[in-house]
Amino acid sequence: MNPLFPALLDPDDRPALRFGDDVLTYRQLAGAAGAIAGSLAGRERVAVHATPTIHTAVGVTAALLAGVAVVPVNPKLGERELGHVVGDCAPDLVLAAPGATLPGPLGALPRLDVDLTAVAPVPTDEPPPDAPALVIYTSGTTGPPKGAVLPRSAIAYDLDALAEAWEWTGDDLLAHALPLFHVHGLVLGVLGPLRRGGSLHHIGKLDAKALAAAGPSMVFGVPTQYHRLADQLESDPDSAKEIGRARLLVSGSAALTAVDHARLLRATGLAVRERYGLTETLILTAARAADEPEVGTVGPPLRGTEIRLAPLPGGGDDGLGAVEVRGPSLFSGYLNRPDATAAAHTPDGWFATGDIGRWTESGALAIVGRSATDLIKSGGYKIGAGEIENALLEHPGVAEVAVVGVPDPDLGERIVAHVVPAGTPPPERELIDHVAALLAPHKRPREVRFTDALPRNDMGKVQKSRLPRE
Ligand code: MLC
Ligand code: AMP
Repeated sequence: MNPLFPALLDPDDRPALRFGDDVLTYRQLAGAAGAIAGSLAGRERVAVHATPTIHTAVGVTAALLAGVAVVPVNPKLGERELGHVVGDCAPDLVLAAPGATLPGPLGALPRLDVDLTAVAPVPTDEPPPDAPALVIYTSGTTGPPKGAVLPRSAIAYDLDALAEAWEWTGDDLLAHALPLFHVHGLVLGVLGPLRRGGSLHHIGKLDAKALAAAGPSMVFGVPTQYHRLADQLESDPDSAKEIGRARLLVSGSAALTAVDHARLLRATGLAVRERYGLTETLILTAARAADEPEVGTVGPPLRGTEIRLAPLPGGGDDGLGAVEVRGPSLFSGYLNRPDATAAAHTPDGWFATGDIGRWTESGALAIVGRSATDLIKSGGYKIGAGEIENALLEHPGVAEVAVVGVPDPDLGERIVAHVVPAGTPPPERELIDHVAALLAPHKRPREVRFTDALPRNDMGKVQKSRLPRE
């Protein structure tokens, strides 16, 4: 038996979770999560209204203790996307903070409030390793998001391999400000410290003063957060000095620029470590704590993870290849989507990440791009262009549309919609709000550019590569 959270089986009074004024020790967390786990026995799948609160962390932990698969739901999803997610995963009930107002389809589910003061024993039966632990929705190039099913064994394996890479122990205090409905904030950022028996301090926003006050040994963030932190630290040397007492700053979900690496190193004395992965694969590579990181790379593969670079169509002898992976941290498939699961794998069973990479001499992987122009990474969120185009086409003022990601120093890429209007162009704000109402705020175009026609090839297919990227 390999329990997911050994520290909850023999809990003590060390701090486990802190979100603002809400703090739980391991003993309190075991009591509260044990009580909810008891109420969940026999359920197959539950949703969690995944606000960035301690209630989300407790609800997810409880469901995992009960051996029930959890679907963390972005609380800001628009009506279309929320309807899709809830319809697709059909949860038995939803876990939420007491008093939280649940949107549409979540509100229609049976509800169980997360009571932080409850006390009951933690179940000791460990479910089988291949039992589904999490279903996390992720965007593809077209169509609505797909639910990646992550088994318990993948999560346990990946967190242990990362612990080796980063010398991560129960003595570490992790601080971050990530959302709790994706792999980064939830798997690494909540389940990570709990598996080690260490502490998490969620600080709400990656602000220099809040981070300095938290006094963490480790920090996780997406590049947009580190970019904004670097801006702040340049005029706040006291916070920079405090943050420099940390052991490890880790960036992931998108590429951190060399400029921001250098600014953070100058301010804090710490060289940021990057790691690389996907919702479907969890973390695959990581710059090690013990080694000087090679800027521009995401480090070598984690123990047990295999990575190969497949030739690119029309590719030359430049060392670049399509990143394909296999190993114990991979998902078991997309929920209800055997077609999409098959399409994501090569005939010989490797998962095709869609990223393009090359090896450096030291054995680190460098991610140099993506094969699909229809996938956008903005603020660390993966966003399918097709999903936004479909939403915009439902607006009566839109005749044709092409959505692209444009390089942005803060967000990595920002979403730009090129729109051929149907008649008089609608106000830009109206189109932006239309997308947010149907999908989620982070899928809003930052900019709408009206045009008379989209560039098309002889077959009539839109050629996004000919749209202006600046
Ligand atoms: C945004 N806003 C807009 C707008 N776009 N308002 C009007 N029109 C638009 N077009 C609003 C926002 O809602 C927000 O409002 C405000 O403007 C600022 O927006 P922002 O610049 O996006 O900043 P912010 O909301 O602060 O978000 C930045 C961020 C966020 C970096 C904190 O993008 C984030 O949390 N990213 C993390 C994504 C993540 O966890 N990815 C991991 C995926 S897992 P208001 O009112 O809300 O302030 C994965 C695997 C792996 O990738 O490797 O980890
Ligand atoms: P998601 O599907 O949201 O999990 O996003 C996964 C994608 O994020 C990967 O396919 C990469 O394109 C990107 N990604 C994650 N970490 C990094 C990193 N450190 N550097 C560059 N890209 C990254």
